[in-house]
Amino acid sequence: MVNIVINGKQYEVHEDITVLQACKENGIDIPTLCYDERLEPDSSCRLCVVEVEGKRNLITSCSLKVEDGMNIETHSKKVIKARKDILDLLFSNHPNDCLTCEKSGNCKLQNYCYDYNVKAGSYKGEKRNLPIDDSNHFYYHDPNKCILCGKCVRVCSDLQGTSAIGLNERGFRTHVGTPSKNGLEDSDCVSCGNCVSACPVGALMPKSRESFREWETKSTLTTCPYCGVGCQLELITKGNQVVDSKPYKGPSNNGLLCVKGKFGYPFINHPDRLKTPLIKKNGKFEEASWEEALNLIVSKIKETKEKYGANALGGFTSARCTNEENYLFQKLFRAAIGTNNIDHCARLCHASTVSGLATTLGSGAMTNSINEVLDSDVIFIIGSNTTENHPVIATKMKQAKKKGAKIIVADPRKIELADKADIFLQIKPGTNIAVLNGMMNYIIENELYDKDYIEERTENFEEVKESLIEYTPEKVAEICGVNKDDIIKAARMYAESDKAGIYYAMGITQHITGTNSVMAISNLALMCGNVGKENAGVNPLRGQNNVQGACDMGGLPSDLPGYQKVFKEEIAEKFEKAWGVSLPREVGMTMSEILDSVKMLYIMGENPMLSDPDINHVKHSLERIDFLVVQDIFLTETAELADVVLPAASFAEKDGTFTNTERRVQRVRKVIESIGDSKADWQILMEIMNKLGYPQKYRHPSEIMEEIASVTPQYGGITYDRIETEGIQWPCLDKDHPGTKYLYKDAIARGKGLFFPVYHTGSAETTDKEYPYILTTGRVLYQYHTRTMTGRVEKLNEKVPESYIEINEVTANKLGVKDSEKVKVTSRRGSIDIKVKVTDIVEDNVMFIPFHFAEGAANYLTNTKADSAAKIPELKVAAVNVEKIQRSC
Ligand SMILES: Nc1nc2c(c(=O)[nH]1)N[C@H]1C(S)=C(S)[C@@H](COP(=O)(O)OP(=O)(O)OC[C@H]3O[C@@H](n4cnc5c(=O)[nH]c(N)nc54)[C@H](O)[C@@H]3O)O[C@H]1N2
Ligand SMILES: Nc1nc2c(c(=O)[nH]1)N[C@H]1C(S)=C(S)[C@@H](COP(=O)(O)OP(=O)(O)OC[C@H]3O[C@@H](n4cnc5c(=O)[nH]c(N)nc54)[C@H](O)[C@@H]3O)O[C@H]1N2
Ligand code: SF4
Ligand code: SF4
Ligand code: SF4
Ligand SMILES: [Mo]
Repeated sequence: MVNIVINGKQYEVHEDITVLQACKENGIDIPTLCYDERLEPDSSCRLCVVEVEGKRNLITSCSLKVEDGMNIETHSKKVIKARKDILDLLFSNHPNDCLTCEKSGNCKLQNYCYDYNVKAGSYKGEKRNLPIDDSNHFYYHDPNKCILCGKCVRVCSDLQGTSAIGLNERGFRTHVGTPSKNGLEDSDCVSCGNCVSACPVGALMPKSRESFREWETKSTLTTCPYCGVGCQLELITKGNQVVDSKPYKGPSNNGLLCVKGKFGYPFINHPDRLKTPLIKKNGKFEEASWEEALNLIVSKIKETKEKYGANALGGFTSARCTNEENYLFQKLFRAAIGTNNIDHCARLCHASTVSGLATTLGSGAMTNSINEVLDSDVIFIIGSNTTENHPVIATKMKQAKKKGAKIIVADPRKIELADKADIFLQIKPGTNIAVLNGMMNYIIENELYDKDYIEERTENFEEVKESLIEYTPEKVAEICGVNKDDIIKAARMYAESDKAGIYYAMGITQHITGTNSVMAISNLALMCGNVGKENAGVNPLRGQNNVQGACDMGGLPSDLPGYQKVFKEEIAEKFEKAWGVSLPREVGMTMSEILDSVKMLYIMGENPMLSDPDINHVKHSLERIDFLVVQDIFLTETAELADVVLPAASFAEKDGTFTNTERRVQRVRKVIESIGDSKADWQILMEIMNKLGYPQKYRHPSEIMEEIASVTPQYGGITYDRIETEGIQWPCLDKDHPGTKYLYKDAIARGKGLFFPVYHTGSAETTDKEYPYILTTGRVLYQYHTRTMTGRVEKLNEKVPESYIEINEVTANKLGVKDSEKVKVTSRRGSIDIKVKVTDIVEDNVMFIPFHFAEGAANYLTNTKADSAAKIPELKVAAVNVEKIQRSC
């Protein structure tokens, strides 16, 4: 600590901070235009100048480190004069249209001019007259309003890692621009809007649908409803309308968002929102009262249970809903109905992670934290298209790369991160175990493994060592279709680094070999001592906003909240006591089993008619079911088939919590009133339990969290009070526990890390004469799953308006098809017509379809064959045939 004097008053501050930081910490306001605490100081606007005793010139406080005995004046005459001059000069070049500028009221230049009494630019400077770039779908750039603070350029390159924009030309004509003359739309820009959020003036502005003035709005902190990164954001509302979204500096996003968090909010107030319960009568939906709809559901529950027993009912809970809602959903099924037939989309997603890591480590969650990637030495990304699907995590990977980290990518597609990678292994789909075993074979042959760690913290190494003998880099290179030397290089790079983290997602899990592939990852990490270590670990990137939470809350047929097994007597008894009922002990059915066998199904927030494999089969199953309830925010393809549809309130209309991929429990807040007559899912579930004669009396979701904490050890210390400003990472065992940044520091959950031998086996479907191509499926940045939400955001749809199939140029030539032409794609299960995108992202004979679209839906083609342990279907490999559609004349 050092002692300094600011404006005549003594302060004790940390020695490694700047004068600007010292002032901020002590509530002394210093104006800045170019400063951003996340970036290196740039000192270009010079507005933060201060006077320091003994120095002749004014010094920019953002770049000045404190020194013991320093005497600083922040608002001396000299300082104020300098600031006035700077503002005057800036304003002289500025368009001076504050009356009509959308930024008015929230513009730093305007505010400072007011604060410093700068009335009009007194310099007779020339005003600029540069063209406005409105080519981007989401925001525009008006260079005439730009004050050249450079923040946008630095945010884009240093934080976002995209470098789409820079400062073009020199002198008076200096302006922010893209390398190409065609502007933003023709650049690398991914429309994250992080530059827009950083711009202090109206030069970078969202093209909002609704116009509003800052003072008419309210801002509420909440959590992004899309992916599992759990970015914190503020929703800006005018009346009951959400009109903007702004990044908030949360622990996992550090003030960054991706395009969906920033611009993906218009679904909330979309006219298509379900506003009233619907009951199907004579094949047609009719509006109904809540009373009528809920009574019908309750009578059907009773009737089905009486006739066929509790196990004739099943429910899909929702990774889109809050923890509190997921907790109540499973409580409804287990305690009030009496069945464990509960499952959710984790079955299609990370079921193999849960089963694989439960075996080898004892728990299926991400071991380390998002921010730890920043200080990793090696980042190994396998089967995760991180830039499109966990975009804010990808920004941190790129930041780490700038700091010197090495990146290895293994993916059949040349994804964006492949370009940034030091080694890119473009493996064939379905060859993960081979490539991982090949790396381990080399590590063992060359004794690059961590002997002490293996000795102390693991078991069964010898068996795995034995199992790897046949996986020589030569052999593996052939299986995977990559260069042997690259496998060796990757093995060396991973094993020789001190802190190496593995990041994986659907490219690993969605295979019939999913569980084994996850265990291969675990073997590799254990072998090199990367589990229980900071900046390393085994990191399954969880997909949905609250899929981690939906699993934690017991949305699985075998697990009560906190992964406590339904079949363990002492566990069942504990919950029987807590809930005052008797509970079933037998494990329930999984998603596909439920679809195939129950009489009554209750789906909360899922859309299997598009997201499950083999849609023809799903449709058949749903039609077979006697009574189907769908509770959603929109009338989905699945809801169309329901007997009763219940309108749910969206994340913006309710309080609760989501748990992100790094196990962080964060608040979701009610921002506006429920749309129409919709109700929060927790309220609906509570009413149903009440009507079933199992009274529940929660007045607020915080009371549900109190109950969760009392029965779920990992959430034992979570309360709304504690997570008011920043979420806590579980395990958080009691009220004094700070939460857990990374797992297994002292001990791995199962005791010792288990090495488990796994062998490469092929995919369920192989190519043959009839179906000669491999189809893999996945996602794109601008769309989210079945598009119930992103499909209702006009600008996102403009970016990716329709389905397509990626085909390599060589394959396209063989097929005689050109870019944008239509083809018929057929698998053993169905066929679709779809537009061709000729690309070098995929290799010859491998194809890719994003599964988002109802028209040309990939899931007509995909395979239901599933991993035997996790029951996750092989959504990443199907054999298909492709034919050019001949145009009739
Ligand atoms: N924009 C957007 N973001 C999302 C979502 C969304 O729908 N849209 N969904 C969220 C959800 S729920 C999830 S689960 C995550 C999913 O996130 P990801 O897993 O990143 O998404 P995918 O596109 O399904 O697949 C990832 C990668 O796996 C590769 N792959 C295919 N087969 C193989 C293989 O055999 N081996 C290897 N190594 N790689 C393979 C694909 O080429 C693709 O690049 O995204 C989340 N984020
Ligand atoms: N071919 C192929 N298929 C796949 C995948 C793949 O990679 N390839 N990936 C799979 C994966 S990983 C996943 S996670 C699944 C996702 O599959 P789903 O979960 O079925 O897909 P979503 O579109 O996210 O469906 C969520 C539903 O919840 C609704 N919703 C949103 N908020 C709320 C709310 O607050 N309350 C209620 N009641 N409803 C709400 C939405 O409108 C939407 O209808 O898809 C899987 N399907
Ligand atoms: S929107 Fe994002 S990617 Fe595009 S220029 Fe701005 S910061 Fe860069
Ligand atoms: S556009 Fe905005 S953030 Fe970028 S340099 Fe100009 S004023 Fe600064
Ligand atoms: S990265 Fe995920 S959580 Fe963050 S803004 Fe984008 S979709 Fe939302
Ligand atoms: Mo997922």
